[in-house]
Amino acid sequence: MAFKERVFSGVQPTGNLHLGNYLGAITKFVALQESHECIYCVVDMHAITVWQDPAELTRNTREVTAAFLASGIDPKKQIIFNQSQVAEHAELAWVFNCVARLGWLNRMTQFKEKAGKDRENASVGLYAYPNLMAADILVYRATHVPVGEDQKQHLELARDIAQKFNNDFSESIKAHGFGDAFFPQPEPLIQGPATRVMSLRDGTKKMSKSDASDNSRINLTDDADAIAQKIRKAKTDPHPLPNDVKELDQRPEADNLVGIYAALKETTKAEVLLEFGGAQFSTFKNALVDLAVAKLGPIGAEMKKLVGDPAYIDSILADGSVRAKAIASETMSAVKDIVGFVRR
Ligand code: AQP
Repeated sequence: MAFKERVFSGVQPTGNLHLGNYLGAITKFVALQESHECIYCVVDMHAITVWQDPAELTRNTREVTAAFLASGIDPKKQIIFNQSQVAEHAELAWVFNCVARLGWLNRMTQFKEKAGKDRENASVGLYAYPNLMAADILVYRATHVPVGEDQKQHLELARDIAQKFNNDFSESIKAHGFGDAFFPQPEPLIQGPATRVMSLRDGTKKMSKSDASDNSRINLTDDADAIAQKIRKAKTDPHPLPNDVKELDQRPEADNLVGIYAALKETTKAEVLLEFGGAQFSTFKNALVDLAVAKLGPIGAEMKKLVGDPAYIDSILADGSVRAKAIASETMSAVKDIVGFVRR
């Protein structure tokens, strides 16, 4: 069955929104709105899988919304909302808890990394997180999901859940007039030169909100001085930049900075090396500072302005939630019929 193309993705309001979130996800969100119907969600229910200070959670939810708006997502054409305002996410996640298998979740590397050695003490929510993520996507029967490389495994799980639901309930799906499959197989969109932006302090570690070192990441709210200082301090190796992209494979820090430059300039790593191959890092870093400040400066400034008007942000989220709920409740009614729940 052909499904209507629809894009869904989410960002957690857990603070320190960074260049990795921007290049891996938010720039893709902006580009896709030209060609697709898009739903972008601030996933506050995912955030609480690890304890969040309530006031901070509220502040961070507004900050992620501000980042969406400041980056150029149009809240009139597309839907921007926060997850907890559409209860159908949690409702479908429960059904998916009963579809997904323990063995599938046991393989999730993000849970292993985040729970660490103290696994017994991790929340049940952190473990079941990928089922909620599958529900986020599938409650809109979304077909395309722009994400960073780190979310690939969760997307595969969402596809497995969609398929198992379609198989487990195939007779009922047909009987209710939905043809051979109720849920689409959502496609991950993981493209471009910065699908996995690495820490500025260690080219083998992902740039992350929770890294203790603020110098490891460029925050979207960093001012020009902070951006410049962090790039100048970024770890490098002692050699000049190579001429051939293949040589970046053995040089994680160089690869990362070239990838960041390419993504900000909307070009390829090969093009960047045509310009900077043979150059010293000091020269390249100066060019990267100029580019990063030119691209991120206006976004950070606009974010600061927007978070100063929480009533406006909240009105965007309220409006988006009503529109999201209209789609999600239709899916949920169908799911209830398919599963056999009696409803009004
Ligand atoms: N380093 C990254 N490079 C490229 N894309 C990234 N994303 C995250 N980090 C990078 C993408 O950003 C989107 C939103 O991520 P999220 O907020 O849902 O959570 P996350 O992936 O857990 O982000 P962090 O920064 O890594 O948080 P912590 O420190 O809590 O683990 C997603 O599409 C993600 O792929």
